[in-house]
Amino acid sequence: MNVLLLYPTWTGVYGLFGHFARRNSTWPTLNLALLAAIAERHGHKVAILDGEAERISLDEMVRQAVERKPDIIGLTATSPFFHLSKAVAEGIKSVAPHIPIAVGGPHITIMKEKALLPAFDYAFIGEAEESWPAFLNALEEKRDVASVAGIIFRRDGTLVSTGQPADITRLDDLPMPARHLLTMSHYRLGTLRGRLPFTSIQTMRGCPWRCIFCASEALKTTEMRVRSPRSVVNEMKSVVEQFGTRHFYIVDDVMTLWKDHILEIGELIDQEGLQVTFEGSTRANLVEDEVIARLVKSGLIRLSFGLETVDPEIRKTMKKQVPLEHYIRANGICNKHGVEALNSVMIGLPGETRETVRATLKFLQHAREVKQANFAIAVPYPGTEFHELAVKGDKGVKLMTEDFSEYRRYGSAVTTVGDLTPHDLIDLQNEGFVSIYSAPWRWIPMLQKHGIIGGSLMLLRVARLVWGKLFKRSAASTQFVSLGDGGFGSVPDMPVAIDSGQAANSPDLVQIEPLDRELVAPAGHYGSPTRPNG
Ligand code: B12
Ligand code: SF4
Repeated sequence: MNVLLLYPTWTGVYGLFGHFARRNSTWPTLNLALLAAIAERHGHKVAILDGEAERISLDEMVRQAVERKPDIIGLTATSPFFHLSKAVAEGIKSVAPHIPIAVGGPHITIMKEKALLPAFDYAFIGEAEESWPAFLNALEEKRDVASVAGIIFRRDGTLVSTGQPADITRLDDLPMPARHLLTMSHYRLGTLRGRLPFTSIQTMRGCPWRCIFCASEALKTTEMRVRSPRSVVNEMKSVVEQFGTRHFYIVDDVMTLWKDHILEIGELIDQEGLQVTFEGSTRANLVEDEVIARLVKSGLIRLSFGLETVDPEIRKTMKKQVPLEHYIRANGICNKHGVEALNSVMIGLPGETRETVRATLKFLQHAREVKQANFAIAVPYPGTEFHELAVKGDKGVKLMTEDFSEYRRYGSAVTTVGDLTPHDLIDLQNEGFVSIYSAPWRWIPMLQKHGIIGGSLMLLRVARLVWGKLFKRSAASTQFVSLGDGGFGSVPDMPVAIDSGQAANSPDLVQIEPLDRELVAPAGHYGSPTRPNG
C-alpha cells in the first residue's frame, strides 16, 4: 500500500510571530515517523509530508497529497489544531473523495466518535502501534477492518467502534522512528547555545500524577512503560551516524522520574563516546544536584519545569503536588551546573484573581534563581479535570466556547475565572510579559536565543504594549503571541529572562506530598517495585 502521512502547518495561526516561532524551533512529527516505520516494517511504502518543516500551506498540502495518489492518508491532531487536519481532509475529499483518510492523535483519543467528522473515514483511538499495521494489512487484503481493535468508522451510515486498542507494553520492540522520511536539516531548536539541529526521542511513556490541566487520565498516560537505556542510546547513536544530528529533545513527560533510568542513559552515552546534547521536561522536585551534575557530563543542556502559580490555594486545586520551594532549588541547581532552566507559568487556573497573578509576577521578580519563564493562559483542554470543572462552571471557572481552535495559550482565552473575563486574562498575560520583560538587562539572553530580528520583534512587542497601556488601549485588542522556544508542550513560548544575578539562599525543602498510590516501576528494568525519585 502507498501510505501518505500528513502534518499540517500549525504555527501559521500565530501570524507573523508564528513565522519567527517556526524559524526559532521546528519540531519533527515523532508520532507519524514512528507509525511510518511500523508501516514500512509491514512492507508498505510510506511518505511523510511535514507542512510545518517544508513551509507548505494547507492548500498546497491538499494539492500535493492528491497528486501523489496514495492508497490511504493519515493525519494527526491535538485539540487546538484539529481544525487544520479537518481542513486538509475536507480539501482532499473535495477533489479526491475516493482516497480513504484516517486520523489519530490525542484529540481523537479523547473525543472518540465526536472526532469522526464526515471528511474522515477512520478514527484511531489511543496508541496505534498495533492497530495501525493491522488496519493497513486488512485494507490491503480487502479484509474487514472491524476485526482491528482501536478504530471507529462508518458502515451503512452507522458508526462502528472496535473498542480499545491493545496496550503497548514492550517499547523496545518498536522500530526507530522513520526519520529518513523527514528532511532532518529542517528541525531546529532555539537554545542559549544557538539554534541546534535536533530530533525528538522518547525513553518512556507515562506520568503517575494527575494535574487538573493535563489530559493524563484520558490519554491513559498514568500507565507507565519504559524503554531500556540501551535501546535509547542505540537510537541516539544511529541518529548521529545517519543524520549527524547531535541534539535530542526527550519527550518523556517526566524525564528524571526514575533517576536510575536517565543516569544509565547518560552512562551509555559516555561509554559509546557519543558527542551529543539533550534536554527534557521534569518536575522541580525531581531535580537533584548529583543527578544533574552527572547528566551534564553526558550532554544535558536544558530542563523545563511547570511552576504554574505561587498561590497556595490554586496550587492545591491544580494537584501538581510540587511544593513551591522546589522551584527555587531546581533553578539554583540548573544555574550551578550551567543548565538552561525554563519555567512555565499559567494564568487563569481555578481561583485566579488579579492579585494572585500579580503575586506570581512578584515572586518571579524576586526569585533571583529563576532566569527564564513563559506566561501561558491555562487552557481547559478536553479530557482534563479542568475542562470538566469549566463545563460545569465549578470553582469559579466557566467555559466560554467549545471551539477548540481557540484553545491556544497565547493571545486567546476561553474561560472566565471568578471576575476575570477572557479579555482580562489576555490583558494580564500581556501585563506579565511587560512587567518581566521591559527591563533592558533581561534582553541579552533573549537576543542570544532569538537573534536580532526575533529579538527586535520582541522588543517591538514590549514597546507596543507599553504604548497601549499609556494610551489606555486594551492590550487584548492587540493579540500578540510570543516567539517559540520549544519547551515542553509550549510552542510558541517566549521564555522570559528574569534575572542574571547570583543565586540567593534557597529555603529548606518541605516534604513532597505522597502519591495516592504506590508506583511500580515497569518490570525488568529497575529491580523491585519502587517509588519515583523525590
Ligand atoms: C513533544 C510534545 C510536543 C512538541 C512536539 C510536537 C510534535 N510535533 O510532535 C511541541 C512542543 C511542539 C508540542 C506542541 C503542542 N502540544 Co504537545 N506534547 C508533546 C508530548 C510531550 C509528547 C508527544 C509525543 O511525541 N508523543 C509520542 C508519540 C509516539 O505519541 P502520540 O503523539 O500520542 O501518538 C500516538 C497516538 O496518539 C497515535 N497517533 C497519533 N497520531 C496519529 C495519526 C494516525 C493516522 C494514527 C493511525 C495514529 C496516530 O499513535 C501514536 C503511537 O501510538 C505530549 C504528551 C505525551 N505524553 O504524549 C504533549 C501533548 C501532545 N501536547 C499537547 C498540547 C496541548 C500541545 C500544544 C497545543 C501546546 C500549545 N503550544 O498550545 C501544541 C500543539 C502542536 C500541534 N501541532 O498540534 C497535549 C495535547 C492535548 C490535546 N487535547 O490535544 C499533550 C497530550 C500534553 C498533555 N498531556 O496535555 N507538543
Ligand atoms: S502536567 Fe506533567 S506532572 Fe502533571 S500530570 Fe501532566 S505530565 Fe504529569
